[in-house]
Amino acid sequence: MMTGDGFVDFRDWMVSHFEPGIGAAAGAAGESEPGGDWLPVQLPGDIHAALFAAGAIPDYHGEGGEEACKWIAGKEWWWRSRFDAEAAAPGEKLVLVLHGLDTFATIYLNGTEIGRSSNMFLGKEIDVTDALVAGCNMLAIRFDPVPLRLGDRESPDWFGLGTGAQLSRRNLVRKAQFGWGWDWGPCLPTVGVWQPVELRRRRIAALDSLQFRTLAIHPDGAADIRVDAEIETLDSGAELALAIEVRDPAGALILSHTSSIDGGCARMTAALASAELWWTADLGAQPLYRITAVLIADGSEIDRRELRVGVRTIELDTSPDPDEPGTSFFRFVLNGRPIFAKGACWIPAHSLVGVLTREHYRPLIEASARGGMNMLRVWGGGIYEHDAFYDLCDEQGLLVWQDFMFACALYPEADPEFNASVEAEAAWQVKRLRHHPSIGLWCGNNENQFIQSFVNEASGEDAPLLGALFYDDIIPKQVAKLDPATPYWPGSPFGGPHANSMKAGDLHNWTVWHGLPSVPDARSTSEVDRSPEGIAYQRYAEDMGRFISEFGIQASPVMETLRRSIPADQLTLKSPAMENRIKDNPKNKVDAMILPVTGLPTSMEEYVDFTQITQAEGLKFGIEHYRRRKPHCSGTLIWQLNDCWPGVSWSVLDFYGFPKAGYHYLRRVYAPLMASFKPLADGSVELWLTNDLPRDMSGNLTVELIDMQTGSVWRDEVSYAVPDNGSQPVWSASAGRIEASPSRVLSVRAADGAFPANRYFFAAIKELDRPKEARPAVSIEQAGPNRIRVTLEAPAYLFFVHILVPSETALLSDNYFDMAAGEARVVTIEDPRQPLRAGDVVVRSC
Ligand code: BMA
Repeated sequence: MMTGDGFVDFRDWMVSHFEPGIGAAAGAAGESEPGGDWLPVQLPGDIHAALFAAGAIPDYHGEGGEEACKWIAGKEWWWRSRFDAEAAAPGEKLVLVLHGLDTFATIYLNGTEIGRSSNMFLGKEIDVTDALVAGCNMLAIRFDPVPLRLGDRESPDWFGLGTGAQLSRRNLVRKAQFGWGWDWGPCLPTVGVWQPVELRRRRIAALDSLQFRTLAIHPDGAADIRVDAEIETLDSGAELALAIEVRDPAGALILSHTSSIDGGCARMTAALASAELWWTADLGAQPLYRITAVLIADGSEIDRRELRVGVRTIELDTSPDPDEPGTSFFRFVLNGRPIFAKGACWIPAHSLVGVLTREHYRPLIEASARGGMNMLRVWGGGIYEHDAFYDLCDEQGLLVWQDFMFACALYPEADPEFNASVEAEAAWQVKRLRHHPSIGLWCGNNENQFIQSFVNEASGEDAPLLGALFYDDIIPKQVAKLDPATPYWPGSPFGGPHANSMKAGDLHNWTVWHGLPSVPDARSTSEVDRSPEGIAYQRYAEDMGRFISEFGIQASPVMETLRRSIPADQLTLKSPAMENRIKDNPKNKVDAMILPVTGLPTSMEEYVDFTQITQAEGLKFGIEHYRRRKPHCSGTLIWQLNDCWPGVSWSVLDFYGFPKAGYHYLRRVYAPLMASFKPLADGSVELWLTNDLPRDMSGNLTVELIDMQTGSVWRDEVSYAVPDNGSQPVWSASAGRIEASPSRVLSVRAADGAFPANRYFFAAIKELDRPKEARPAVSIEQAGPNRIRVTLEAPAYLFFVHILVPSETALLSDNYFDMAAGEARVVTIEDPRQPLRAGDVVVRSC
């Protein structure tokens, strides 16, 4: 963001609506007392939020909210702000920068139209040197109804894809696609100024862009870096120079350099002697350097820009995998080290994307890092997130797989204006985000090549993908030009003989849950099997993919979230309000998923437990399988991390931030050193250790076969050694020694806690022969106003022990775990935001 003297205080934004075409005549563009009802609105912000705050609409996320807000999309909306400014001095240029307008916008200054915008993801710069007056000015922005602007234009369509979108022509508009409804979110299309607005005052010359890159990291610890700046010159007579300073993570000035400006560009290359490298959360620290560029004209500073950056290199290795002939890797290489990406797909954290702030992002991103993740994928049906999202990923050590905003649709290629807009959008966003050390991959879209290959198979044709022009040409050219140091991938999934191949590239596994043939190398792509066996999570074991960038299972949010969002008299299974929270169709899809695992619920409590158990056990099963396969498989990004409203979805953190059981299971299977049991076809079982740490690991562990009714059967003490980045079996037992039965469980523990304990059952959860009535002995101690200590003791084997507190900001040291007979555990609960009361703590097991 630009600093210096360019900011103007746009005060008192107001918003009003009119029938389409009426606002200008009512004086909304410039008159001081226009017609209409005007409400205050936050900027950036959203009109739904403004209307709700003013009591003009019911809660948009509440019962019936979607229906009650439908009229909004049919109106013409005006946003206005009065601001004071000084007129341009001689030789000065004034530029109004609108960082994001959603979507069909006409901009007026003092009643005169000064520009138009039709792409929510593309900022707009308007020269207002002549239009601005000294003193009070009026900025007004008109947003036209999207359906009106589309007129009778037809959109290319495969088959009205069942993502729940209510505007099938969403692909004609450069606007967040999920806003028209998705299979996890409501239809609440946003309108308005969803990014900041600023006025830049330029004289003589100005810094247009500043870029930082790490060119190379050397074995001796030195790093080659490069800083590039683009400068716009207004007065060619001045003597210009660019002073660049580099400060290390502790704030010490370590480099300063003055560059001359040549053809509007300045560059500095330098070597940092012992560079502190930026690593993901699981592998190291996140030191952040500061680059300051000061533009100097005839000896005085005229402009300044600052970047916070990380010294790191990132590559995508797609070379052949020698150990699995006919396949190739898909793995990220950070600072020269191949890594296993552990993470989740990210969707917008609020239906109203303009209201998102650092405080929305912070708990979710901190929870991701705490949960063992090192990558988030910003999914292509949402938004390029606000700056705070990327800042937090930089700070927390999460790489970002950044989709361009195209999802599950054909996109028109024949309209030159649309194509130019996409090109400008790509350039705008790449320039905005490229300096973040977290940006690890640019990706063309979500699932468009994948769906085209389905359609082609069904029709027997080899039709080209409409939209390929963007992913194969327009976007990669911008990435290559503006951010050549970051890899680009044309789509997710993409690569190999089929867009969703197990042999190369990334893969979405929707065999589990949707019954789609995500193992296309094994069976026909048009075969859909939604039977309980067809979608069972054990089918993840068939997946020999290289990098699994989507896979997931739906689960209910915690009861507290349901209580907050569903009227009390409808908190029952399959009530209309409950069904409305499920956007995926058919609404009873979960039944086939949970039937073989837990059976079907008979109460809301069971619904919450059974869906959360199935999600957690299923994700655990899949991730253990995929991680054991490293390096042939080098990543798992679960679908999905978060929610945009309080609904039922594949998320592991719900809208308010309450973790589902799946989140705590993920923390354990995403631990850098993971122990997991692998059942073999002959009934024997192996214990594997998977090591993502940058060092060899060795130690002692205990494997125990336990009969849940009668106690320990036998116990093995094992010494293990697993190399840096290795994954291998360290122990096994024959079928004869295990004598598998529904009452038996294999458990593993590290002597020194080097990895989280794990266990393996020999029957489905519902068939386990265990002391179901047993409950832990609980003592709850108030250890401070914001801190509670819960001590648990297990009289018998306990499954799914969990602690519920009604605060989403409470942090639990662990949750949703099993306990062996006689085991004692202490769980600490800390709430940085509000006092905790021992009386609010509930302990349950299933
Ligand atoms: C994936 C995503 C989304 C969708 C999810 C669940 O394919 O890319 O489009 O929400 O599946 O169906």
